[in-house]
Amino acid sequence: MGQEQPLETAISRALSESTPADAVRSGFVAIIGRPNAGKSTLVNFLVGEKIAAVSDKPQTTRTRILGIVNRPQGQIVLVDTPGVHKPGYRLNKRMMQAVLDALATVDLVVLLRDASVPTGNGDRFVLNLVKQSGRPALLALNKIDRFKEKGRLLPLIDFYRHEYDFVDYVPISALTGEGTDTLLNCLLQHLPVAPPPFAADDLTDQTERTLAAEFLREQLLRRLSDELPFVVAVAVEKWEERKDGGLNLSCVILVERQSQRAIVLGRGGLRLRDMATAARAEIEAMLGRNVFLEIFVKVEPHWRNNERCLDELGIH
Ligand SMILES: Nc1nc2c(ncn2[C@@H]2O[C@H](COP(=O)(O)OP(=O)(O)OP(=O)(O)O)[C@@H](O)[C@H]2O)c(=O)[nH]1
Ligand SMILES: [Mg+2]
Repeated sequence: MGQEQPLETAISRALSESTPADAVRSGFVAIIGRPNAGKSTLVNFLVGEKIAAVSDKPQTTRTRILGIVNRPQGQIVLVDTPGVHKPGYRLNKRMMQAVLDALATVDLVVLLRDASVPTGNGDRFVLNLVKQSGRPALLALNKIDRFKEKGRLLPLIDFYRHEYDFVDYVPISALTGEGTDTLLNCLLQHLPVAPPPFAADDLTDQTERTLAAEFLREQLLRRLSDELPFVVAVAVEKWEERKDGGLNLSCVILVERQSQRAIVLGRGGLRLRDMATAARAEIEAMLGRNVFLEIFVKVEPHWRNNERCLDELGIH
């Protein structure tokens, strides 16, 4: 229960906290968390367009992705990051570097925690990274649509409250959008008064080429199980305008072994055809024109440890 305060105090506090009507708040907000916490789902929801691949496989996101959210009160530049994990290959080292770079450069951090799973070592590791960054951070407890009893959030909040001085605790569902308005308002409150860094109609820093490759990779992840999602990568080889206004698009799917190539293709090439159809529909919807998509599956042994390959794939 809030304490009564004298009217003059309340008025002067309100005045000192308020900003001029034309003063907008803007800044960069990193979304940090374990793989599968729902970071990319949240960024897509808040941006209102799909700009990041989402799947139930860990390590879906491999690079830093900016998602821009405009509100009358200001602009929030969300920085989607790869899920925090122990890096094995050079690919994974680059992914973790993207997390560290984001933590070192943003105005505010959202530690996104899947509230539907028990606390594990991975959570402690993420928390330590946030602590080490020393940045103002907000704890967002995600996937609350998965359980009715909201009381189970309290022990979780209590755990985190004793670990770091979070600026706020917000339960959300990135899937349904529940709680995300509250989250946005909290973020805006904690950003500096500053002009928006991006134009009002910018949504992301991702190029259409990158998005096309990512839409195809997402279809792959949906249809592959076990270790395969970790060993596939997609690159655009050809992006060529057609006289009829359509686009000729060639993509190459990289795998590390011949046996993996066979799995991606599926019996009689059916799996690949199925993926191509789904990806093409999404790419056409994004571009608003016909796309003629061809896909090659190439065996590139050890691409995950190959610096040149990683550079070419845009995983910097
Ligand atoms: N029920 C439920 N599922 C969610 C929610 N948010 C995300 N998911 C699901 O969780 C899975 C992982 O979502 P992503 O957005 O790819 O997770 P991420 O944190 O970006 O994962 P990485 O990129 O691998 O680090 C997907 O199957 C999502 O549909 C949520 O609020 N509720
Ligand atoms: Mg992601």
